Amino acid sequence: RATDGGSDEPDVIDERSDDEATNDEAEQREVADGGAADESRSDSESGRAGTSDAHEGETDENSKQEQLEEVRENAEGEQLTTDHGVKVSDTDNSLKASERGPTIMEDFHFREKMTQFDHESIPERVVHARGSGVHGYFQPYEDPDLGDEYDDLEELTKAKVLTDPDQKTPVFTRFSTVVGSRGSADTVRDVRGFATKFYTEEGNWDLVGNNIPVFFIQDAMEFPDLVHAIKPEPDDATPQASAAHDTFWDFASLKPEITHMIMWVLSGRALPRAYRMMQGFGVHTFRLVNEEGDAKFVKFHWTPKYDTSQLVWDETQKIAGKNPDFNRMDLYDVIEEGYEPEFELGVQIFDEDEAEEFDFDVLDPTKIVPESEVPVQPIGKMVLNETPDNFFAEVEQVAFHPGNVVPGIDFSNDPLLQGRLFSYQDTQLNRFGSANWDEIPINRPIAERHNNQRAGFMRQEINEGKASYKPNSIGDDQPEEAPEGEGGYEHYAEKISGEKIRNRSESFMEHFDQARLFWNSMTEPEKQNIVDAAHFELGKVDRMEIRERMVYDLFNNVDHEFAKRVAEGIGVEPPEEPGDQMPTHGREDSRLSIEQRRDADSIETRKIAVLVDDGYDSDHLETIRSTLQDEGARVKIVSKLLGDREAENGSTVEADKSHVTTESVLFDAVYVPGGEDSVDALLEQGEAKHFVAEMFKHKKPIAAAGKGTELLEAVELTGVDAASDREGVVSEQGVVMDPNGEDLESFAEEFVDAIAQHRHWEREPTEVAA
Ligand code: HDD
Repeated sequence: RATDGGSDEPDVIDERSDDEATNDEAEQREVADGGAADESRSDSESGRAGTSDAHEGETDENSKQEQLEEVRENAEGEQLTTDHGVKVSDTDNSLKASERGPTIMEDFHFREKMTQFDHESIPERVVHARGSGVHGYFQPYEDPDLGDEYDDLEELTKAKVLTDPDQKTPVFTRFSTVVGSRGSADTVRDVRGFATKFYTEEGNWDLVGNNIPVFFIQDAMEFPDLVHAIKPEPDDATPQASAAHDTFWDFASLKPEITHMIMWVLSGRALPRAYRMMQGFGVHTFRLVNEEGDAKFVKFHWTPKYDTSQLVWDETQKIAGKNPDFNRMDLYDVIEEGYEPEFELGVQIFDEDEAEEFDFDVLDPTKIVPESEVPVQPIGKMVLNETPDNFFAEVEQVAFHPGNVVPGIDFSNDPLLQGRLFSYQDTQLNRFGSANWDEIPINRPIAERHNNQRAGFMRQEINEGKASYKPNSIGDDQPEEAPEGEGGYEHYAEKISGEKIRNRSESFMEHFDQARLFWNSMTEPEKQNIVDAAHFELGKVDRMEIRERMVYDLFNNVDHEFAKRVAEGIGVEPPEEPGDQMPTHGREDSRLSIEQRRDADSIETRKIAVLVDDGYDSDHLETIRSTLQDEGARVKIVSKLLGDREAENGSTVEADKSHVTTESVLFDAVYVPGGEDSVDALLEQGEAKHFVAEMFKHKKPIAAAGKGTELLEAVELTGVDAASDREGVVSEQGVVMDPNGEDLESFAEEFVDAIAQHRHWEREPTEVAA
């Protein structure tokens, strides 16, 4: 795998061995054993083929891997051949007419090699081009708590994938940014796509959502305009992967319905720390349908096991240069190190009568159903545990379509969803050049399929028989349609009456109530982040009238103070009065705030840097390292140079990274152990001081023991008193110090607590010396 300077490679990647693959959950990595990365790879291979327990006609978590195994190719120990299986004796020199003569047409190997190369790219996705995908499985909970109204999920849906706790359904999940091209940086300010393909026994179900629960527009008709406005401008194709330019904000300022989404996009939601640390949402209202054909409305929510967490803006900008693959590599690395990112699937269930009572329209995708109105009930979990073998074949070629549903899951009339049902099939035709894109291994269902489609570019399946039409007598009229009530997809029989009309429903016309709810629900630092983001985004807009419209027509109708704060940073005259559509409510919902919904009780998978040089105190290093690893954190030794560092007592530790190959922005926390010579050396190193200062600026936890605290004193940590004046373990603003280095146990506990909080927003803004 290509790695850039600032990236982190997995500790160990063993060769895969099917014989070793195990399905035994008990053998899965125990995070508590800390350094178990070595044993982990075979665990994360548990999904490999050859281990399926499924009986005929059934699927289990391994079924998709088994199917993929049929097309996997491994060249180990083999000789080079052409595409047609002829052995190749020389792949470096083309066939020429004499030693220094021209190349000869006859050289079939040259022509084949070059033709394959010339054709090895396909159009990138028109949106969500940049993404990363992994395999896993979904399993419903045994006895989900559905509140007072329902006893079990079968009352609500006949979809087995959601209801059978004995069924582990294989999934492939692709996370993405929206605006940037395939090679753009991961950490840009953007919505993240969160698309999951469930390979169910009843056919493929694609839940194609985002990490933000609302959308920019209300009707699919507007989607091409939105995307044209936000993508690089058509004349000079700039800027890349950014909304911060005139055309996007011009569009936004003329579309008040965009306001709610803009609040989310300006917040930390658009800067996720990791794909495995963000929520996911189906966005639209869907329907669940039971055996009797009764339907309820449903909203789908994914909640990550590793708390929802964000980066800060300055950090994202630097990571984009230091490691543009930051989120991609994070996802792959943790899985290859043996961790299994999880997401809980939750549902909000309500019926049409309840929907009538809400003061917004549930078909309007710019609205959430607040959790205070309808709680999210967890019904199952998704476990991601297998990285792909071939990025192109799996991640690039996976093709989602919201129209892929299974019996028991149905659509609503949300006009954005209805338009999507056309667009995705259409876009796949453009990407693959054929309607047979469903035959590509990553897209193939596990469920059997039989129909009369037989042709088209790149047809793979060989269907037997003469009759490819219905009705027929030659082929006994097979395949048969499923008789009513026997598993065939039946669309919910919704009653519809009315006139054909091209308009926007009156019930879609209120745009600021929930935008204000979002603003009210933020902590003050989160509000400041939104204001700062608006200063950046609108600060990049050249045209004053666009900046003014955003302030007067949109933000001033959300919150007057907010509008004034934004105006002050972008040269716009602050509005004197609140906008005439501004709601006055003071409602809040803490679940909308990343910081308030945080559990902050785990540091599993957090990445901690330990700064050392020769002469470090090995007790300081080893005690804290093993506590952090026991808690599931990933600890890396960072030093000026690679190679072994020697402790005061003569023991050694190998540096995982040098200051040339890594940076503070790639870590969640930093620790400086004591040791006379080590700290004296660090005090001479600008990189070490910068590391700590930047960690402080980005509000990340910092710890130092013994003389290590002198490095902290050498960099000004605004508002944190020097350790030399203090006794015992001190912890404030996420800075943890044990100046005597004698109470390492409680020092470690305080450090773990500080890491679990992730960011320490109480810190004052600081400048970082270069
Ligand atoms: Fe979309 C891709 C999510 C509205 C048209 N969309 C795409 C992907 C995600 C979403 C996650 C990437 C799938 C992958 O990883 O391959 N899109 C959404 C959500 C929306 C939404 C949550 C609103 C609730 N999208 C939307 C509309 C349209 C599209 C209204 C058009 C009418 N989306 C597309 C597309 C893409 C796509 C052009 C590009 C690549 C693809 O479909 O396969 O058809």
